[in-house]
Amino acid sequence: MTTDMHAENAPAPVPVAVLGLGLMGHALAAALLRAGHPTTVWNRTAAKADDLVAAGAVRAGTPAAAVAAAPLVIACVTDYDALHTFLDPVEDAALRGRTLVNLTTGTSAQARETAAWAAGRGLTYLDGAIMATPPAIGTADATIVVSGPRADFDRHAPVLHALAGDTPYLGADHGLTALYEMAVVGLMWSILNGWLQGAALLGTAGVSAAEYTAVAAKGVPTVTGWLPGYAKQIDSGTFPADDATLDVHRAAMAHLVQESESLGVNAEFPALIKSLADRAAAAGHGGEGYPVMIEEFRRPAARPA
Ligand code: FVH
Repeated sequence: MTTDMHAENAPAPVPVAVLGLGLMGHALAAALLRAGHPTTVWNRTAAKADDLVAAGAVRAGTPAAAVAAAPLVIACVTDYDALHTFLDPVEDAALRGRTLVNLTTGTSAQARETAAWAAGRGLTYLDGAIMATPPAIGTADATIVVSGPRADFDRHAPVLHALAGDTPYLGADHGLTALYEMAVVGLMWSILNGWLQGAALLGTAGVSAAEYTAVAAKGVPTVTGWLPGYAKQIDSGTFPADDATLDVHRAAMAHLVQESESLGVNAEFPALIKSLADRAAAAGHGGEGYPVMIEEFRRPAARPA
């Protein structure tokens, strides 16, 4: 159940400009309006601002006009190239002294490059990554991680908190948000792909995805419960097999590959999992705990001769 946070003690109104009113940008601007912040909006396709203007937002005709309207500028567009397309032409005088919070998805290199670009334009830069979908924006269910100068994060935290109930500060390195976002979406896709593999397997026995999910979903919190202990193993570099050895896992992986192949289900995903574990075992780690596999992720796969 999403709880809108704006009923609580609303922060002092701060003028904010939002650049980019796609699915996410529109949700960000709407949440700022609900929180009582004077909000100026700009979007390449102007019509996407219409309902926000009807709800009290001010429409800017250009990115420069939007930037000039508020000391805090939030951008959320498709990618960093799109961001630079409309921000690079804005005069230094309009940018100088402002804070840009960029919530666009990109790589850590793009975040660090944009931080350097911003510094050269007299712009304070915070990089953010949204770990939520648009409907959760403005509720306690949303998380937005932020990196950049701590003082600037602290100064703008009340406005960021209008967008997400959880706004962890990751550190001064602007690239951290992108790395966290990539790590979290990688975890998301791995869970989804494992779930799809199971749905395909059980589908061969006439089990619906809903029936399968009612049982399988209980396993996700079980596995996530292991992660803090596994993290300690990775950080210490020692991998005691307190629960199961990698070899025990490998045997089950072989069954998953065999089952998929025999039932005519795609076995590429389980085969990849098994190939990584086999490599770790070949390096002598078969008797250690599962997290020993971190070594297979820390370096690129050896290229075939
Ligand atoms: N939607 C989601 O659930 C995810 C959650 C996690 C974070 N992502 C990232 O948010 C960025 C924006 O995603 P979005 O879902 O809002 O995307 P769209 O609805 O497609 O809107 C794209 C906006 O970008 C504008 N835009 C694109 N190219 C340009 C350009 N060259 N110049 C100016 N603006 C541009 C586009 O404008 P328009 O097409 O409406 O005129 C939209 O405003 C993204 O990084 C996600 O990864 C969302």
